[in-house]
Amino acid sequence: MKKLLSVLLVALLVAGLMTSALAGTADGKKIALVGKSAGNAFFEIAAAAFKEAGEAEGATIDVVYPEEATADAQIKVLDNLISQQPDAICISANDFNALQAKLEEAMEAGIKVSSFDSAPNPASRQVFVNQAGTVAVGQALIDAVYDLAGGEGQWAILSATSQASNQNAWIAAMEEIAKDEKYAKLELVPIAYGDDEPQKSTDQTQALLDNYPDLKVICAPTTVGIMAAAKLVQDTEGCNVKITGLGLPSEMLEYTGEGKSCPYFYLWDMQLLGKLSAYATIALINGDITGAEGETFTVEGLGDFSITKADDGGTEIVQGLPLQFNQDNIEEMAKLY
Ligand code: RAM
Repeated sequence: MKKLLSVLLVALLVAGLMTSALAGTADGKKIALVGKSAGNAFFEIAAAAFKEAGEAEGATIDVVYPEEATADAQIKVLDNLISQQPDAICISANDFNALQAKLEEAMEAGIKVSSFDSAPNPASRQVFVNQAGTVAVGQALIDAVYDLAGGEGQWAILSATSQASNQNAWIAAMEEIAKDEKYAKLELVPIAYGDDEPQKSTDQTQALLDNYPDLKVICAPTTVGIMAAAKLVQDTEGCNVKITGLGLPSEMLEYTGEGKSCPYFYLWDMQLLGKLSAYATIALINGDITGAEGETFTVEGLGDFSITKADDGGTEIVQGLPLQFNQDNIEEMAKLY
């Protein structure tokens, strides 16, 4: 009995050690989290969850936003951060290729580089936390467009900036899937860019409504864009265009459901995105993962995650599947994020 107890004790101790090593303890570590732009609730929600998880592990989290949603503005932020030598930088990139030299400089200086939400190219990062698979998001969105358009007619995309790597990856996935015969009667008009600015997104939506009177659906794969488009369409008397895309339930509550401009839209668990990004970054700092394909990663209470090959040739941790928000769940979900 005594022997059994001590075996159990050792097993528990080992399990305890393993869990904390895998989850990562980050006492005294400094992590900088860089969003795409300031004033966007999406990044504020993700950053709050990132901060909470990182601080619970003992890290100091510095949340920094560029002056505008461009690569140049992020390069300025990175320059400043590199001189401060944090242990890691976790970034949502405004451009796929343009940050490479700066992020390589950071890695050469011994700073770990992870990314979340919007990936810089594979050479610029060690790992990417992808909130939902790129193809899975593309599939959900094109199927929503097909459904809301009744299978045929004109549709539009209202994107963020023209350089945003996440929006461009989702748009490419949608366009690829739309080559299938099933979607042959859908006609995509030229893509509009609202730059993740509310006013510009509203103006671009108005231009789409003016220029394409037969438009049936606008798909906005950006939380700023979908809210602006849904509001404008809902406030425009007699306008029957349907809105879908990626949005925050808290920002879409007024516009979602039967008789509203947006019947349904998608996103992912925002708290999980922030937390998983924090834990992945800490695991990178502690050497529990290097970002190589095939590595696995356990976070107590959140589950097991694996590092897989991303569509862009780098590696990623896919958080889960896109979630649909509609008449039935919007009120509950709007309380969360
Ligand atoms: C905006 C940003 C962000 C994107 C969401 C869906 O808030 O562009 O990068 O992931 O929309």
